Amino acid sequence: MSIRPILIHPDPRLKKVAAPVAGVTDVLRKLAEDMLETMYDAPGIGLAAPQLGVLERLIVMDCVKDDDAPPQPMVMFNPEVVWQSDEQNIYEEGCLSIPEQFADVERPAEVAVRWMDMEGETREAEFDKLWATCVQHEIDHLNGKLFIDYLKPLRRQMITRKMQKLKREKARL
Ligand code: K1U
Ligand code: ZN
Repeated sequence: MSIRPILIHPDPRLKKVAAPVAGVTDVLRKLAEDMLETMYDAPGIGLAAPQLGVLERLIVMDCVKDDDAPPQPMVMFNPEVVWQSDEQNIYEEGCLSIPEQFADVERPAEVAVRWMDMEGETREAEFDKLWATCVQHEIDHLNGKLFIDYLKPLRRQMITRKMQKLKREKARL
């Protein structure tokens, strides 16, 4: 397994719609393992393939925050929301592609998601609390959408400018 570099906003690859995965291959399994290692190293609770510059519909998550609880890594190919609650939930979100920026985002409090697992089997489950927020955030990445796209234009512009400055500084090092 290896840790791969995470793209930082703004980057055109973070704005593209990712392509569905036809079937689970060894190359995709290795990508999923690398994504989990990259996510745990960051650290983060989720990661989508486009954040590594790979425009395929693959996400990983582990929203277990308690250090004493066993990890619960999840790998989802072609995830899709098949049901969402009317009830909404507001959570202060972050993004590994927009480091050190956080903002409240309102989303459905519960969702049912269908996906293909590492064995190529179709699975479906309901998610709530942080898991529901995270899976929606990650599916947004597959559709070229970032959490800052839910913010007012001025706030979004301010964050984008901060990220442009961060990238310039990093490039100078
Ligand atoms: O997709 C990403 O950029 C990962 C992102 C996922 C996410 C966070 C918060 C709400 C929705 C989705 C992150 O993991 S940001 C880092 C983070 O939230 C975190 C890091 C360490 C411990 C706990 C949380
Ligand atoms: Zn993100």
